[in-house]
Amino acid sequence: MGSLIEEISGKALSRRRFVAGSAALAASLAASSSLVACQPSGQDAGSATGSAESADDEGVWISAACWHNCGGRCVNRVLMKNGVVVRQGSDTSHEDSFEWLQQRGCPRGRAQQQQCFGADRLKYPMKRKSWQPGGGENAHGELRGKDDWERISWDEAIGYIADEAKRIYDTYGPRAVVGNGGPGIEQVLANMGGYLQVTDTSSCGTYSFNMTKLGLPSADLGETNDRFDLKNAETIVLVGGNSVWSSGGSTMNNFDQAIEAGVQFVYVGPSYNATAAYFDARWIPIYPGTDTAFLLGVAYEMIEQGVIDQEFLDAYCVGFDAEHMPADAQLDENFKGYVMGEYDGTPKTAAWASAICGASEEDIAWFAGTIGKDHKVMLLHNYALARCTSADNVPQLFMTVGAMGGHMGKSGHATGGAYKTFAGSHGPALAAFGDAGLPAVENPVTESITAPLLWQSILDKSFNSTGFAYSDTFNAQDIKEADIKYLSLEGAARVQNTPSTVTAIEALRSLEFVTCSSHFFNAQAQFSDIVLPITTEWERVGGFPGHQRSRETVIVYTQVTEPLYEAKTDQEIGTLLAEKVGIDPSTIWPLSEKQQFFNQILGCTYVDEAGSEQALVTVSQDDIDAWQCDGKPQEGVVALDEFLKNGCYTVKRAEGDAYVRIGYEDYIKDPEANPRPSDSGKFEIYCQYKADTLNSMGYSPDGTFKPYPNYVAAPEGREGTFADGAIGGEASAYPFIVYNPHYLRRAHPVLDNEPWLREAWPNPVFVNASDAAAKGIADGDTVRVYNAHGATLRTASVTEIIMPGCVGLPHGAWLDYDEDEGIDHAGTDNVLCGTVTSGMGTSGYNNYNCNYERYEGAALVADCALPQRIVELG
Ligand SMILES: Nc1nc2c(c(=O)[nH]1)N[C@H]1C(S)=C(S)[C@@H](COP(=O)(O)OP(=O)(O)OC[C@H]3O[C@@H](n4cnc5c(=O)[nH]c(N)nc54)[C@H](O)[C@@H]3O)O[C@H]1N2
Ligand SMILES: Nc1nc2c(c(=O)[nH]1)N[C@H]1C(S)=C(S)[C@@H](COP(=O)(O)OP(=O)(O)OC[C@H]3O[C@@H](n4cnc5c(=O)[nH]c(N)nc54)[C@H](O)[C@@H]3O)O[C@H]1N2
Ligand code: SF4
Ligand SMILES: [Mo]
Repeated sequence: MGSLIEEISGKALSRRRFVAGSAALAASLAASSSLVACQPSGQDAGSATGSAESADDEGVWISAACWHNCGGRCVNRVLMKNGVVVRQGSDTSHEDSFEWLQQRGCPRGRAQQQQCFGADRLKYPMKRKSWQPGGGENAHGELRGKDDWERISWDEAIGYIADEAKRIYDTYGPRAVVGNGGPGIEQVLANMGGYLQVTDTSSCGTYSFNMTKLGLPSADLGETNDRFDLKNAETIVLVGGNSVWSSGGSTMNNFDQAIEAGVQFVYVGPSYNATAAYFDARWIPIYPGTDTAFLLGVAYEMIEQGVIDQEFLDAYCVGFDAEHMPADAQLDENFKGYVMGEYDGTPKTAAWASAICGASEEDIAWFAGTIGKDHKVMLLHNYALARCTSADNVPQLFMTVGAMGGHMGKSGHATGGAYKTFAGSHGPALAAFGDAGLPAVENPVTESITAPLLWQSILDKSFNSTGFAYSDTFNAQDIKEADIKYLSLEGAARVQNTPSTVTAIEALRSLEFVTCSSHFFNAQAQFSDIVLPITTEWERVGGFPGHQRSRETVIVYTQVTEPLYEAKTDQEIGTLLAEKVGIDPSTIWPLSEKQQFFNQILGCTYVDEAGSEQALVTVSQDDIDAWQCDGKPQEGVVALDEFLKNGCYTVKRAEGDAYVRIGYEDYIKDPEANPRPSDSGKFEIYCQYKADTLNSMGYSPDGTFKPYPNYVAAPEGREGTFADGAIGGEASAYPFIVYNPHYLRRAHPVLDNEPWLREAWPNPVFVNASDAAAKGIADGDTVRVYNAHGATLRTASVTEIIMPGCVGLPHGAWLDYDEDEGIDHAGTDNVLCGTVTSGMGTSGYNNYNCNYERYEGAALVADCALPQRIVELG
């Protein structure tokens, strides 16, 4: 192992080759002056092909994992020479075409070798020096985040966790423990009594409510059309989101035919981002968190302009008007009456909407006409618009506006979610991997803490358990006592990703025990007591990325290197802990990691043109013998070795093939035979369950939500930019709305410590040019962005492509909090998010208020000029 490590540290794949090797990167470098902070000088973007594969490559190409929660699930391949990665590449399994897309990786994936082989890897189990077992004063919780570290053995580390977990369970019971469903330690904790779980609306925001009650698919994903149908639309609208940045890999190619066919694109959101630019879209600027007002104005205009598809509404929906109410309606009101102002005296006109959302009345009227019933329209939304407080009516209203235009169930028409690798294509998966064969481990504790209130709940010793996002378990307010002592951080970057970092620091210091398994010395590790080094996927036996991927592709990866240093897999760690606490690990992990991978391979399927599922991979008895695994030989369409070498299998498509799928087609053709999953079997524009449940949860005053989609003011948001909370009044102390674009440098915080990626993307704060001018701030100035929840420093990227009144602070920067100043120096987004929620308990990342000013202290140095964060053992 020693020589390999030496070789790794000695190896040099020059910065110049990396940065120059990516066209996508070169394009983004050109976008703005403040984006080129550390661009190496003298590079010739055209000349180097550092990441291309060529015939003279020496060594062996093998498929490698890129498994992060980034939205792309791409083929990643590495060229290995003498045990060292000398190049990275991507999908070469076939020529690229629209019919048969390659699943190509992005620069993050191509920099992945810096993650596995990085100097910043955690190498050994560690203990925070001042922490001692036993609880109380012994924990020295006040030193979390600023203590020294010492190396300990695996046996000591597992011993501490076993003893402390037992002590805490015995003394306080499972409500004293918080976990996240992680893959190793937390599987054992589930067997020791379980733990409180954090529920987070995370990606899909308010779409993580019980969508089936509205008649939608879960999270509104799955019922837009297959990518071959996009060209049949006249107009494609994208509301919120930024797929060019957030849906890496080949996703944007889904839109190629539509772009070539001249389809008109429209983008609705606070910035003319890279996706709007890619589409050459018409931009309708609206403030973050104001989509409900915008869409209500659109609905009013559609009614006024006579462009609604009344037949569609009558046949497929309930609650649009008094003549079509659901049987369980308790309120004698309907959506149309609300829009026309019959109940509150306020018609939701374009002028009314414009004052709230910022779009012009002309734009609202134009939009309404453009999406009217006589046009072929696809209404797509990503989820940024739902990651806002008081956005709980967005899902129902988006569906309503789609239904008003009749845009469901027909070629050229669609209404629904466009997210991650599903940004331009839906339909059942045409290729999939099999089940690993592990039994499900049940956590016996079924209570939930709502993420934006997690840290405050720890401090308050009580929480409101209202069910789990992405399920149908929502319930009325249910306050419970909990004296939380132990926080396990495994597989979720809670300290970074959960709102209100300043509260987090205080809450973390109040605990008796915090453990973390990690690759790096990130914020989770920094605030823990025992830190365990885990292997990256490159050091594991192989596997399949579990997240979304193109419907046509199944992606597989293999082992790149033996585990580095003392890192272990989650299963190995869990096994050690189970043994230590006297649980038979084979009840949790009856199969080796290799057998699990082999089972997944054997279970891979593809869908043939006749629509039936077939085995994908040919596996011979020789293969089974060589793998020393259990299984039966099978016939597929790709040999095992070839599949693993390619890193994927992609179903080849053709114009007019049997795989084209139009969302909601079954329902529209025969609604009786194929009812929607709501109580009425139809799309519920009036949904009693929605109003009753949201009003009862205790995060908004009772009566806030109507059964139809009504406008609800945000706790901060647009209203909070005015001193008295009334639109149009005097400016408040925090007159801007800050939203968090998911950023190219990283996947959430993951990868943010990698030198190449820091060099490529400097992580500025995006501010509007006229706002900046009014404050005397120039591009590149260091600014302090602040609000009632915290303050952070960033370099200003002054731009015309963001609306006045808005601030774009990229998501996921690694916390660098100066406690004396009370200022984070890294641009950590959750420093500016508060313990403020509403509706379903939404993590409303995109509509907090803030202000900013030129920073009078020392100017920031570029992130890439800072030393890499590496733990020092004291
Ligand atoms: N302010 C603000 N906050 C946000 C957002 C925002 O826009 N603004 N976005 C939100 C969204 S949409 C999401 S989805 C969440 C994501 O929040 P999280 O669910 O916390 O996601 P990740 O950051 O991907 O965290 C995964 C963690 O697991 C670690 N890890 C990776 N592989 C392994 C492994 O094999 N074993 C173990 N044990 N650990 C592993 C990674 O290093 C990382 O620390 O963040 C949310 N937070
Ligand atoms: N590189 C990279 N890719 C990622 C991730 C990552 O961390 N890094 N994270 C992944 C995850 S888990 C997720 S959930 C997705 C998120 O994917 P997206 O939903 O595409 O994410 P955002 O980057 O938040 O979208 C930001 C854009 O949405 C618009 N916007 C912001 N707020 C609002 C609003 O209230 N209304 C409207 N109409 N528009 C708004 C702005 O124009 C902004 O440019 O990205 C995934 N992909
Ligand atoms: S988009 Fe995500 S999965 Fe694809 S290469 Fe980039 S980081 Fe990896
Ligand atoms: Mo997400």
